[in-house]
Amino acid sequence: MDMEQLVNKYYRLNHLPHMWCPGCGNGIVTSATVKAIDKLGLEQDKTTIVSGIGCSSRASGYLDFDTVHSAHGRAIPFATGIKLASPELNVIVMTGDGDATAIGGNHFIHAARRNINLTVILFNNSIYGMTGGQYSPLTPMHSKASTAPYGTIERPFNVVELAKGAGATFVARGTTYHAQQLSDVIAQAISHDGFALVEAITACPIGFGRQNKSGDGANMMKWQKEHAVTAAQADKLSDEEMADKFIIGVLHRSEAPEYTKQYDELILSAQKGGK
Ligand SMILES: Cc1ncc(C[n+]2csc(CCOP(=O)(O)OP(=O)(O)O)c2C)c(N)n1
Ligand code: SF4
Ligand SMILES: [Mg+2]
Repeated sequence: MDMEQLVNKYYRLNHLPHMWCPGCGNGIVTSATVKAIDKLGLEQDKTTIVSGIGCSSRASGYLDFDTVHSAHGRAIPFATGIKLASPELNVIVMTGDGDATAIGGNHFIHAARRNINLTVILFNNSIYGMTGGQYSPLTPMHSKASTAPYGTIERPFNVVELAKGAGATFVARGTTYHAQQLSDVIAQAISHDGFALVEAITACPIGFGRQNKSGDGANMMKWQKEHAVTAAQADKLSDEEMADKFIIGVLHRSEAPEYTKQYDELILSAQKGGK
């Protein structure tokens, strides 16, 4: 299917054009998600997309699935409820770095801990884009933000390590520059039976880029190209060479009981008298 056919099939044409700024990476993360869904042949009526609030969270409104545009930081609890009520659905969360790790941080770690079968696509633009460039828990040290005009002195989370430490059984990272690779890891995340995180590094040339003199969207994608390495490339680099680099690809995969399956077994066992 070419892009035009994908758009006709999976996008709500009456909601377009989108509201994202020129050079914003959100459209690339969204199309990488759609391509992954199409590649896997997921049924549109069996696929639910849940988002919180933010520029990135507007993605759910543009997509022709059952979608919920919920409250800031609450995409994961809404998705958890949907998955528990209807475990047969593919439930995909589209969320921002602020949405998932600041106001929604608690929900994020506990969904990972439970290993509930959700796919969380975290649009990491390193900033609160929608509200005017405040720093988030994923903003790199010393970056400028409207709430840190002299540069933030807070150490960011490494969200991949955070998810792993909290119990996520699938963790991957991609960038909008490596759009095909991003779509591939999203497809693997959706196929995974457990909590799956994909950190999608995406450019916000307005909320982040202007304050940090990062240039336009194309320049910010060039930065992604120059700083992303595969695990195989990372193995050949010294710690010093790796200092300003990050690894893309599938970074962690493990096995653990999935929450909704355990929940259903518990209900059956309770109905039989709790044995
Ligand atoms: C309870 C609540 N608090 C604050 C806000 C304001 N608000 C809306 S979006 C947002 C941050 C969005 O940042 P992020 O999740 O990174 O998404 P982005 O816009 O960068 O894609 C905030 C603070 C809100 N809508 N609701
Ligand atoms: S403010 Fe940033 S994240 Fe929001 S639409 Fe504009 S470029 Fe994209
Ligand atoms: Mg953001």
